[in-house]
Amino acid sequence: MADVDEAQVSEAQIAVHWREEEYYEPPASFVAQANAADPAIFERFSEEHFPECFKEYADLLTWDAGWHTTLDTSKPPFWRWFVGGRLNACVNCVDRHLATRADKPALIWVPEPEDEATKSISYQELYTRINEFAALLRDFCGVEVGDRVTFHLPMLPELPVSMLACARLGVIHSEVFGGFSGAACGERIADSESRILVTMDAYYRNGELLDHKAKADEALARAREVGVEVDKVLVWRRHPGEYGSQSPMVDGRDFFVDEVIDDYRGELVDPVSMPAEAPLFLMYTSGTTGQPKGAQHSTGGYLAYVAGTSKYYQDIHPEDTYWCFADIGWITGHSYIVYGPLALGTTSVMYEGVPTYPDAGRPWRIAERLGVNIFHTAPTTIRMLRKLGPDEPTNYDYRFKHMTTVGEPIEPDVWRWYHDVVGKGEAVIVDTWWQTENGGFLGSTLPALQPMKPGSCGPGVLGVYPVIYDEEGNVVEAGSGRAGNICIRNPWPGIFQTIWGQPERFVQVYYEKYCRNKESTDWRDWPYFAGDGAVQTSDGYFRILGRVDDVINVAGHRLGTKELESASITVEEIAEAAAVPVIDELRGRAVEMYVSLKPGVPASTDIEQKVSKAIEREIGKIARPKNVWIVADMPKTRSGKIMRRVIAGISNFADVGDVTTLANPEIVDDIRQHVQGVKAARGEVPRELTPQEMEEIKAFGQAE
Ligand code: 6R9
Repeated sequence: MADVDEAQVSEAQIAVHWREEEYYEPPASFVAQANAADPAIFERFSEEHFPECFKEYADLLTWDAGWHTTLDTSKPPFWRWFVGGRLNACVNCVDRHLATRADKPALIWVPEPEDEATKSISYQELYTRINEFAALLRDFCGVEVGDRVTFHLPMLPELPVSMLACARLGVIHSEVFGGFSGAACGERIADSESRILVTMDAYYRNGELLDHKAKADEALARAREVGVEVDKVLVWRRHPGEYGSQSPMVDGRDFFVDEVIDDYRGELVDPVSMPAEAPLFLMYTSGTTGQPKGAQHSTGGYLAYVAGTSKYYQDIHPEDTYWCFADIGWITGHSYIVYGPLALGTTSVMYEGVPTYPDAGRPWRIAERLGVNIFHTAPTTIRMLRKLGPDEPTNYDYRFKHMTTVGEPIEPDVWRWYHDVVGKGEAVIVDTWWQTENGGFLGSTLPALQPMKPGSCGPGVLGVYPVIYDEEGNVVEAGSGRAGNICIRNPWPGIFQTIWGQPERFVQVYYEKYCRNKESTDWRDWPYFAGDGAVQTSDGYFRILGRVDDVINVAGHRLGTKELESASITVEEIAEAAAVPVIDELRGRAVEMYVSLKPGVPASTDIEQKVSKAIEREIGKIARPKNVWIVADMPKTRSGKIMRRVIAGISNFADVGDVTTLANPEIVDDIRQHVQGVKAARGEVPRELTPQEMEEIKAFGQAE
């Protein structure tokens, strides 16, 4: 790469270094029992059968009224699926299972403290609890069809109960990740104009009972500043009857759910039959600039899509014990802890706390004890578990048939540990690429029918036809070795309907770039722009390179952050790595690496040099980092994505921006003091940045 003539440097340079990996075939034992094992399924979902192919997903649901139009494209890009159909999401996830599996556990909740009992909630009990809470919402709070209710709930069963109670009433829920600050919650309350906030007094995290209700007061204050007044705050208690927060209850505004609900014991609420196109929930995701975007998801299309992908890609059978180790405050939890698995009538496991509490064997103990056979998590968790307990899985007697990775590109090295050690070489892996906006998977292998390839998510999923375009809208051919912008050529049922209250922004962010004709009502003219860089190999598999703004341009060479990071973690001592740009007078931009070490490894300049050498070897001299910073941990989002924007701000002595939506905001000051202290001592304080440079750093690596 260092030799490439500058004039020839193009997007291609992002991808060319990542070595091609070997295929792994699914074990025969998996194939023998898989939901999708007949290759005829590819034909059924081929473009020729689009959009009617998605009837197969919709038929997994119980409808009150059938649809007359599978896909209405009359107002692009506001696609409408299953128009004319009516259904209720709660009925589909709970009521309809009562006849055949009332006593089967719907949810198994594992509290963080290991001496506290696990709770198993049968479909019957879930039904009762949802009805009581729905009665409370309707009669005590006066919420009506179409109203929005914000939740700021941690990982307790009260969260799915609250979601499904809203769904039962046709009320739109908007869950804000429990780890977010009160201010972040307040902005989301205001944006969605929720009059009700549902929260919890406290929850366990890393051995500590955190005061959570305090955030509700901050949230309400922030919402009020923007002119939105919340009428009632419903407070679930972690230990019913005992208040675990210091924050005072405000008379006439704050209510303990476990007290008020006594008036609604045993009540049943008729489910509201909703049009397929009615919004089911909002899920906020941050944009590069401006206010957060409330991704609005539909009832029929969304539920059909998560049920279908749960069946074929997660390979969920009702008798499985399925554990998606994610937070429900992230889209992954909505689709693949709650709606998808429950629509299929399986048992879905939820865990309250951190993966490594009290030690890195915890997840494997849970899996062994509960008989989990499907496991689903993110690379950040996998890396953490590998860092703290590389051999722990071998100490436990569990058997996974299937595992998922989601949320970030996974380094092939980490993938192999997941496969060999966590999966004991017996589990199939799906690497699922998708986004909050998408409802469900976009890229993945169909586990019994397509081999796995470490570091690649695979081809587009059934009925989803991706393409890579260059900046001008030309197709970047598979196998060309060139990278570009991955887009989806067609609508699919799980696609979000709009950004809540901002339809113009919806069109502009996701469709404007590659729309061929704004007047056209043909979906073929409206490719969906995902905002991720990708490369496609000749086998049709996609390797996702990260957000398109995560590229560092060093003297005209465009370096993908994931490649730099992947090169860094080939150094044995490194657990995790993040690459950011620094303004450099000579080269325009230079690379700085942040790395965290495996436990017990002391920081040393020797390790810093090893990282530099690895990057030089894997990518080229041009990419050699200006500095390698060894840090205790990286600032991360709720889904464990590294917030490169924050460390880029630190490296450049610039504003780090909003840190209220970090999972670990406290780490920011530690990193800043260390890095800026050393830089100041070395005389590396940069000149003042221009407004453009400032913007660039701010926009860099916007994780979500
Ligand atoms: C589900 C979720 C979306 C962004 C997405 C991409 C990255 C997600 C990935 C992946 C590579 C995968 N991403 N899954 N990159 N391989 N398997 O993560 O939603 O939080 O909205 O993030 O995450 O960059 O654009 P969300």
